[in-house]
Amino acid sequence: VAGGEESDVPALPASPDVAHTPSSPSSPEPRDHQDEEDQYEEDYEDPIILVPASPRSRDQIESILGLDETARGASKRTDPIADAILKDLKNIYGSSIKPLESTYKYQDISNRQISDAEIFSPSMVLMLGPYSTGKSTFINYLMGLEYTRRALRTGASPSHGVFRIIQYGSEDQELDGTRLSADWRYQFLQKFGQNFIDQLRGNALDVPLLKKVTFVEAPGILEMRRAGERLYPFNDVLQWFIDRADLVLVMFDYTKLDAGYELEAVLDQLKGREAQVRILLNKADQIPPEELIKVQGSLFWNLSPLLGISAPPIVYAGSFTSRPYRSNSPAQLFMAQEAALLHDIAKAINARVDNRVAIARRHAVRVRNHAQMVDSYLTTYNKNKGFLTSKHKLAEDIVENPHSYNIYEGVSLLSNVSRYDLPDPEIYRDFFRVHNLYDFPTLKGSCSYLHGCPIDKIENAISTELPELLSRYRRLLTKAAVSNNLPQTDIHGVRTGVPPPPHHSKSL
Ligand SMILES: Nc1nc2c(ncn2[C@@H]2O[C@H](COP(=O)(O)OP(=O)(O)O)[C@@H](O)[C@H]2O)c(=O)[nH]1
Ligand SMILES: [Mg+2]
Repeated sequence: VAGGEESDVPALPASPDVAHTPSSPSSPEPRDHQDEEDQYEEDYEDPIILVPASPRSRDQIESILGLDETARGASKRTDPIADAILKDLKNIYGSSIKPLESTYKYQDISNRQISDAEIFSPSMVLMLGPYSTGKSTFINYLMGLEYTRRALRTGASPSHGVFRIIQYGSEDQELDGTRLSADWRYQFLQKFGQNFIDQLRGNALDVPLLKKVTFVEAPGILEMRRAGERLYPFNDVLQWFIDRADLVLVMFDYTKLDAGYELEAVLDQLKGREAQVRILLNKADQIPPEELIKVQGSLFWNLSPLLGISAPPIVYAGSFTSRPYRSNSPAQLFMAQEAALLHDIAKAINARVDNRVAIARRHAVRVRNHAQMVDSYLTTYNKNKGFLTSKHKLAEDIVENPHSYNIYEGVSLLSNVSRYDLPDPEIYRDFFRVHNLYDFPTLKGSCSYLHGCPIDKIENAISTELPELLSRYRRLLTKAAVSNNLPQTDIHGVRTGVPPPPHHSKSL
């Protein structure tokens, strides 16, 4: 913990013996409150690191996340399989999805795209939640960097809208947005504008865990609102990261339980991805054990309006730092929940290929839906041709009043779909302002003798090619495991034989 940053945590519990290690002979001088952010930055130059006398053991992290030698040897043998499958995925995209995408100009209606970044990037865990709930602390804890000068900054100050990418680098380095957005993985982010690039930061760190997974820490939504104005399209940026995340951890603590709005907005953007979301109730060590149930209950209360429309998220309570638990904390419970969380992270990391295939499949479904949308506008156009003199006028009338032509009939009945996935008449209005409706071919009209029908190809990718790619991947993994005498793994590449701890999760 860097000096003077403890302010958010009310009365640190009977402080577990702390060794006070001044980092330099002169401790930082107190400053006026002229500019809090500056003060924070400057103080950091000369931090005082308070190290707990007996931090909790990291053994659980090392073994579950597979940071030991055997695990690393095993992944050396399975990585080439993953690479080969991902190359095949790229080919399927090119031959079966891309043609329909180009014909109906999907790029002009959506931020979503499939490129090398979506296919080949390393695993990503996205951390969401209000500021000061312990996101950076948790990442430091996993990396084993707590109480070191290499640690990410932690403290009570809001990040003012900063998205931070924590990734592997052969030497430790701070990265700015310009540098990051030149990277093939993040090039697309330039589209969100310079205001966003200015709020994009990164840390390259030479840490074993980061060879397996990249972390992204997002700013809280309320934090953005407090900043007064939206400087960049926050939800679109957030969605970009959500779409690519192998796991999304939404962190709360007992002081932020009123953040219902935040949770609601986030859960809306996460619809359809519940299986890849975990909600963490952090700083549970600060809650008297007898209150813990009550606090979890109130988190449940905040979630309840959102339930019933989708699968309930899994919630873990604990204290996700190496700081020792208070003596009266339910340590067993916290440890078990943390182990379950670590298993989920390990699974997410190992499910990278599965998730990339799933991303491509979701993309294919959206492209197909878009093509069908354009086709239904076109069919309507063709049906009504002749009643009005000008084809331009007719197209315009349909585009302006799609409801009177029943184009969106049924769409509003779709439930359990994020509003980010629903076709929106407004968006189609803009789309058809740029592209003449009648310049598109119908789905039937886009078939050719030589290449067949793009719509059939995409349907085939969705229902056959992509699922088969996954089965092949699993077969190859099993074969490699057998022939190399590797520990047997389940479909997520998680070692079997050692039963995972019971999920003490509260299934809401
Ligand atoms: N008591 C307690 N404090 C924590 C815990 N996790 C984080 N903190 C403290 O909460 C403050 C904010 O943490 P930080 O990681 O910067 O939060 P972020 O803004 O979500 O990244 C810091 O002072 C941390 O030391 C925890 O499990 N228990
Ligand atoms: Mg932080």
